[in-house]
Amino acid sequence: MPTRTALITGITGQDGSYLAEFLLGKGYEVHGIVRRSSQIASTTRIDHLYQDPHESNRKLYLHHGDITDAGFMVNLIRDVQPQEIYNLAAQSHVRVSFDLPDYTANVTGLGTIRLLEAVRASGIDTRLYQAGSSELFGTIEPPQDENTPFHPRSPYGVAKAFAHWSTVNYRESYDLFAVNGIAFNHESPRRGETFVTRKITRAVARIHAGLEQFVYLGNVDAVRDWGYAPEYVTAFWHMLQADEPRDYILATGVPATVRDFAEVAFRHVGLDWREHVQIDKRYERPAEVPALTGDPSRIKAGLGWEATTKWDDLARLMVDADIASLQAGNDLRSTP
Ligand code: NAP
Ligand code: F7E
Repeated sequence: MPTRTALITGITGQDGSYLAEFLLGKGYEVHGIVRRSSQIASTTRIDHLYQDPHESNRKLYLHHGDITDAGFMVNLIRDVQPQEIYNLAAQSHVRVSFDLPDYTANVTGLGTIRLLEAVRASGIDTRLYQAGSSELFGTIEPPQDENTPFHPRSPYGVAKAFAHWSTVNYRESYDLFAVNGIAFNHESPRRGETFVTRKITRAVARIHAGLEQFVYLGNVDAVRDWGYAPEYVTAFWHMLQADEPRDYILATGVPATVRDFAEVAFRHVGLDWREHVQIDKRYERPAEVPALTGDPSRIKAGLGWEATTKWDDLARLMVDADIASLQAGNDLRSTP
């Protein structure tokens, strides 16, 4: 069988790194976009996959670029001719999007339409996965499924709504195989340090080691549906192998509060969360998304995909990973 070629935007992020591993394991030639930075530290999640450009038979190709540069996107897609494109690039932090609304709209919203136009301009036959988000649902009560209306509550959510409908529009207008995965929160030891799960598990590791005493959180009543990122990237792939382009909810279907997550994470090392969590209003948002719980029935029935790791096991495995990382000498500085 000829080698299949995939392009991943956001390959240096949590999901991009797991997806690259998964596709390389399937024998794909993988191309990824890496943003130019003054240091190469931004590639730490994929450093173990790096292949020297002088190696023969290499399978991983990294391209310096940016999803805000339309010319770059057209040239790259024309040159690489990927059969599958995974658009994971985003300014993905909801709280940060309130401070950087214009930038977030440009990267997370317009980035998608730049990519869709680049596909159209290059005239290639490809399939495209768009990383959608449960943030689209905002204040609509759970459980949320593919027919639930949107009410985004942040510049990030609004940008993802634009990206979602752009993807649907290009599918309907140009017969492009383009699909939205409406993913609920998914986490891992590679999760960015300022998202709440990782912030908690890093703090548990440091408090357990006697390096600090407290972690400061915002709204601990928020309900989320937390799954395990390496499982979710396999769903992205299944969606591009389907007979028909269709949007799906990706979720575990199991709710928990931030307080629940903290309680289990601290209990895992024999600590009482109430003695180590303090509330700091600076971590609250101008508009909160109070409760998200997905109904993943459609993807289970249609593609046979199911999330197996639930939030409490996830909390424990993330704590174990952060303790191991600290013991290995990594500097887990306290998270702002
Ligand atoms: P992440 O860790 O924040 O990774 C985001 C990726 O996008 C990084 O590789 C980042 O590069 C890249 N990026 C940012 N701005 C870019 C730009 N202007 N041009 C090119 N690349 C750019 O996010 P994630 O958790 O892996 O999530 C992947 C995607 O799924 C995102 O679109 C996110 O919004 C969406 N999503 C995530 C979740 C979740 O729970 N994880 C749920 C729903 C949807 P740097 O490494 O250089 O910053
Ligand atoms: O917040 C509350 C916060 O920042 C979860 C992104 O991947 O998932 C993610 O967005 C909840 C919120 O993730 C703190 O108010 C309390 O209710 O971990 P988070 P998020 O906002 O749900 C969606 C699906 C995406 O698409 C996004 O890209 O936790 N919370 N205290 C806190 N949150 C943070 N970050 N920090 C706190 O101290």
